Amino acid sequence: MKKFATVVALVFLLPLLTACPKQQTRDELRIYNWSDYMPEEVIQDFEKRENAKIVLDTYDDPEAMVSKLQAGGDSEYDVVILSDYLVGQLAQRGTILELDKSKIPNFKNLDPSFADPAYDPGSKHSVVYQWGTTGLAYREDLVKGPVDSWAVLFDPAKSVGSFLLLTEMREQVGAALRYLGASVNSTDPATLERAKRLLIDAKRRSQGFAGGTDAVQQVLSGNVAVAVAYSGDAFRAMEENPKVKYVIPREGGTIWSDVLTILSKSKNSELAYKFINYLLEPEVAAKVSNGIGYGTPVPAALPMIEARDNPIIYPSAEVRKKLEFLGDLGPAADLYNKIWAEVRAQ
Ligand code: N2P
Repeated sequence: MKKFATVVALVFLLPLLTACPKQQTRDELRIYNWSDYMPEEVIQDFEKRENAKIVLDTYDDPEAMVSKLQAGGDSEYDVVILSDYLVGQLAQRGTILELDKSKIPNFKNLDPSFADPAYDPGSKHSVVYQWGTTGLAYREDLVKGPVDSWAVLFDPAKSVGSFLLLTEMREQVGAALRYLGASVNSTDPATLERAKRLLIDAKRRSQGFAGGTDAVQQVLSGNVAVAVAYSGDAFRAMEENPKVKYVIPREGGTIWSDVLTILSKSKNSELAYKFINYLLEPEVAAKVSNGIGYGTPVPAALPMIEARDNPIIYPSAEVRKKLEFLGDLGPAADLYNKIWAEVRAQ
């Protein structure tokens, strides 16, 4: 009887099983990116082209992102988009791959000034995705005075209204350092101590800390008058409400690149290479910049970029002279972490 049942099962059920349509297995690419930093269209076009599925996770605080990678998150993603100043430490720890440029033929599309950056000579471990600046976003109808200096955060006498500080440690400490007339990369303990005091005071008078996307949303909604913000996020908010403005304080600030990297533990580095190569196609690079409002490192994309003459995204040579790149801190990273922990705890 048992045998009979088995035969029946085989005769009747097997054809049913094999007749089921084969499950289409789509290649999966897992990306870890800043929030609000890649247009949906660019993701979908790649999915269609490669019959792939992109799984996107986002962050707002690069230090938290690095901690997550170190705590095992580096096997959860294939591509990570991150700040230029983090490349050195992640390469040194072996978290990110040394890139095989033969798999990125569009690397030649990069502007030469982006192809050999000081933080990653020869773009050994990273490829520039977008670049921008960090400054102050504000609502001109809500501020009580001029917004042209970091003093609106650090000098109570120059306050123009409620404000938010930025969660990105290097940017926020850098702003305090520039206000003091120092480099954003200062490692001098006495200068950093002064920056720490400024930050603790500013924190007490502020509405707290916010990531770039949230900060600009709060300016847009009028929840705060001023926020430390990234250029492209501010630019997009300005398009929604022209009363939103963005300024690089007269003391200067930072200019930065965010880069594409492949994790050493990536399960699909072939697709990761294809994705990086895809983002360097001029048409795709133009779509990225048109969608998120940041600068492109691909010159052939510029004619297709609507805001190519906008000084918020492409600051003049004059303004650029006041901007510094954030560098790798080396052993001074510990001092920054200590100061930042104190600022956040107070
Ligand atoms: C994301 C923009 C982040 C860029 N909204 C900061 N380097």
